[in-house]
Amino acid sequence: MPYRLLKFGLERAYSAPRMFRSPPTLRDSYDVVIIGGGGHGLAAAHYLAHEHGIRDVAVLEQRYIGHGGTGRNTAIIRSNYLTEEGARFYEFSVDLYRDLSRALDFNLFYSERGHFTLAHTPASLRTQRWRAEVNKHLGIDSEVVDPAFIKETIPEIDLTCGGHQPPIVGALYHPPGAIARHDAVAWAYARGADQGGVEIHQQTSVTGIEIADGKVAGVHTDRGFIKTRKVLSAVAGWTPQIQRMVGLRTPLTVHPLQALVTEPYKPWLDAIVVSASLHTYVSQSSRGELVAGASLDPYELTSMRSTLDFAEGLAGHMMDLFPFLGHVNVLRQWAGLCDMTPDFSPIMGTTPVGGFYIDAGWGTWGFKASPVCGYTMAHTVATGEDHELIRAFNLARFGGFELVGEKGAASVGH
Ligand code: PYC
Repeated sequence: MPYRLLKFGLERAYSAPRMFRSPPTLRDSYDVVIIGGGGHGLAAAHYLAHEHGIRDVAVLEQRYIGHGGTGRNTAIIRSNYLTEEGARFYEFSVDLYRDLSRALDFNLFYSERGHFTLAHTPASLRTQRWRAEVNKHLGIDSEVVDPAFIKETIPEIDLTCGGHQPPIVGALYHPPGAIARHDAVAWAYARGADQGGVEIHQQTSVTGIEIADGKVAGVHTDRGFIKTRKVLSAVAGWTPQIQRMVGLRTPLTVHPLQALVTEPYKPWLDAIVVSASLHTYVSQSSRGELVAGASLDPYELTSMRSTLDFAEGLAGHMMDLFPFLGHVNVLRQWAGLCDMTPDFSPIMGTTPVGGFYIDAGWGTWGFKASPVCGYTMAHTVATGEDHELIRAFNLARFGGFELVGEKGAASVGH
């Protein structure tokens, strides 16, 4: 037995350094309070400390870090969006992701696989062409490919879908499409923030936000009151509860999104395969598991329970694409909460409440945005001005009817 392991086993106290400190006390004032210890909130804390020198920051997480969307997604990263605003924003995120393991000195298992959005109808192929043109215009690697290319790259796929669905007539192919270890993104940003001096308080719920003269004055928590003039809300599906505390209106609705993972198998699926028509997306993790998901649950609900209905429906569609999967066992299922906007773009930046900043409306694509959200929200909180990459996503766009329609870039049926 290696000596180090023996020493570890016999040690009475856990001696290895912790990933981040757990401060014993919550202080009564901070320069900035971030609500939500997911990838977005932790990344914002990290960039506030390291890019802007703002270190007097508390991240408040009602459960444990990564308990929300960060730990409940299917870990897909891509930038093949439909609008110029969306594509630029996600391209910046992909750029940050590519170097993130090195920058945070933490292996995120970032793995570029190539991302296929399958089209089963001429109408869907038209949308994929549109996306390809927008992407190419912005220097993003995307192109429409024919069924022969799809079959050559993914030999296991059944282009006819067994005759149960319309056949595959082409796809949008996005070579930089990637997957990563989602929990590691939260852990790495938490460690980076902690090293920058940020305090991370888990098991700490926000119960109210104090507003005086239209500006943030403090935050009530179940561990006491904190005086602060800046609050960033990065809580995705819990945004409606927080927005009520500051009297903001948003058009968000919250729906569960379910996913599952199978037993591990030898590697056979290199690409990420998405069919919005079949409401199915699947990739194979570095552990060999198939990670797959479907569309949103069709009702508003703030609950993270799983249903048999979802597993049955998804299994059927996975077998339409890969008929040999009939014998594969499901290991576990889970659900996350999606805060949906009418135009499928996020709500980010400054708000009419002074010192209250919002990072919400993530719908089904929040994980891939973690680095860019952290980066741009840190800028926005530090300067009080929306970062130029997120200006189009300000809450005010709904009042001015300036929507940023991204539905055509969804991997998920809605
Ligand atoms: O937008 O890539 C995506 C996605 C995959 C699963 C859910 N959303």
